Amino acid sequence: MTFFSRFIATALSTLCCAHALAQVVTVSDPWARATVTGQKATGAFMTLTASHHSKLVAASTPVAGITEIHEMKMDKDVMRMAAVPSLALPAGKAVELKPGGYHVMLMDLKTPLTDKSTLTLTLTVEDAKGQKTTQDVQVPVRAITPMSMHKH
Ligand SMILES: [Cu+2]
Repeated sequence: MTFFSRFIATALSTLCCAHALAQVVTVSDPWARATVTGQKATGAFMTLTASHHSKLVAASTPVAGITEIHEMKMDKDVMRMAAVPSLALPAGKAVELKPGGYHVMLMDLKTPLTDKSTLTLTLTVEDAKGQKTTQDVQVPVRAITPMSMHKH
């Protein structure tokens, strides 16, 4: 028992100090959907893998007045989306933000998002101790229609 708890304590302290300067979350395949004229909202998608148990608590970008973390799910026969306060990022597990699931919602867009442009998204991640870290992600904008997203 004693050995075990000491082992845990050592493991925790190692974790604590080792990641001080390391990237908290690995972001892969980020992209945001291009908008058409007059469209004021769109989604950003990516895969997040946290090195330690943490959660995505906020996102922001200069191009959107409001940025929220959304979840999309079927409610009876209708796809609905709603803001969630946070998205859990279990240690080492890839969490996919994708059309039809979790996404970062960009609303009140200040400028149209054109294909092949890039936006900067700042993610705020909170670790198990409540420590918040921000991380900038360069997100390429792509014009992809919903139909072409289907995987067959
Ligand atoms: Cu949404």
